[in-house]
Amino acid sequence: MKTDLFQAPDYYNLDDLLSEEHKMVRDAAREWVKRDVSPIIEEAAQEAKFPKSIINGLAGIGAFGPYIPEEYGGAGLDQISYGLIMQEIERGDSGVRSTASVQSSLVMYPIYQYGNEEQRKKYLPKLASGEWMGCFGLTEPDHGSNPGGMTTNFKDQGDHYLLNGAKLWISNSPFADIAVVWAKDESGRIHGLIVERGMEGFSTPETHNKWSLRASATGELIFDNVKVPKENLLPNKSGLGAPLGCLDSARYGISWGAIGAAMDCYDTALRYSKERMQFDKPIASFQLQQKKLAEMITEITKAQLLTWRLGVLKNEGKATTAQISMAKRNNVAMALDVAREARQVMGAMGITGEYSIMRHMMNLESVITYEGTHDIHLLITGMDITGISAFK
Ligand code: TGC
Ligand code: FAD
Repeated sequence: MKTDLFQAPDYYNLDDLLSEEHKMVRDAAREWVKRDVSPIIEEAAQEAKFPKSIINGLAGIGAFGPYIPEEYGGAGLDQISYGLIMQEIERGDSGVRSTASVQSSLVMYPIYQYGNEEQRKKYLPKLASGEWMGCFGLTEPDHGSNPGGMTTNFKDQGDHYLLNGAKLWISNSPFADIAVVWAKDESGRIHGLIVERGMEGFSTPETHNKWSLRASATGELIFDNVKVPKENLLPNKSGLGAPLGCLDSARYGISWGAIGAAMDCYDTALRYSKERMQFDKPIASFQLQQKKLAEMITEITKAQLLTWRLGVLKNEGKATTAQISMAKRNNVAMALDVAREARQVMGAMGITGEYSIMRHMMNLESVITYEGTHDIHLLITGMDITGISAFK
């Protein structure tokens, strides 16, 4: 079994900006990742299997609903603690962070924000404890970046709704107990519905042959005349803004998570470069390798500062969608660049499963696409600063 030697880089003493609670939450997540994720994650990724054994541990560190109030089973933490948990989990693996992001921001968040009291009480405590797992169905085969064009729909049948359509690329779908599904009513307005496993006509086939996020299960959601009870409709918000509001929360978590992946790549490459000898010297003594490492820590530090400030704004309720887009876009691209450079520092060893770098790099190819692609986030910034939409 491999020993996880990770030491977190903190070049600008960001710890000084954190409260005791932030550090406690972060350190608990860090220790859990070292103890329970690092030893098993490479094998899970190689075998393309989601390691269900970690569900209890994720619940234990508060990764399911970190900012959901304690009365509903959440951890009742602030947004910086939420971010730090995502950072530590993604330091282990982006796929594990995906599972936590979906459960917290894409399933618990809409039920908490847009659901009624009965729905909150029925679903949130079980989701917080990991007894039930959830997934989020927005993307369709013909509607990815443009979810407003979705064709999944439901009709009012008097005592229930009849749901038809399909969703694709859905994290956690193969094993989820419930799905928060976005569909149009007869007037074309988008609503969220809670669909439960076992409802007749509802199936969740797994998507195979991914080279990325292999430790996360991805699949479809197929609705063939599914009878959904009327009490399963989320009553308190409708329109495209409802699912997009959930994405704000998940994208914020990803902006922290990507830093975790970058920190792991940098730390691994730094350690290796001091140990690996070529031409009778450690490769860390060569200027070209120092350039790579120096640029990595510079970019990680800039991302840490950007994201910490975003967390403060989020705590104050002031963070905008466009600010979140900037951080998601910047940090994921930064993490991919760090992973690619770190892999080069490692030479041939960088392509093996002996080290985490290649796995991080492949995972980040999904992270740069989901929750809004790199280009979509650039267009969100462009629209914000010019006032002109370049989407259509
Ligand atoms: P647009 O006309 O701009 O907006 C429609 C309505 O929504 C409102 N709105 C928002 N509301 C809340 N939060 C936000 N972030 C919002 N952004 C927009 C907007 O005000 C408007 O409201 P109203 O009342 O006027 O109707 O919409 P558009 O159709 O032009 O699309 C804009 C665009 C392209 C930015 C958006 O659709 C988008 O973000 N596309 C990317 C799709 C995406 O991110 N999909 C993610 C799927 S989930 C996922 O990937 C999970 S991976 C999870 C994991 O494993 O970690
Ligand atoms: P497309 O929208 O077809 O885009 C293809 C390319 O065209 C991209 O480069 C894009 O940037 C570009 N493009 C599109 N429109 C424009 C434009 N207007 N201007 C310029 N360029 C444009 N979705 C969910 O709902 N739930 C999930 O749990 C989920 N999990 C996922 C897990 C994984 C592993 C992956 C890979 C995806 C997941 N997704 C999920 C889907 C993800 O959100 C979409 O893949 C993403 O939104 C992009 O949609 P698309 O793949 O259809 O690409």
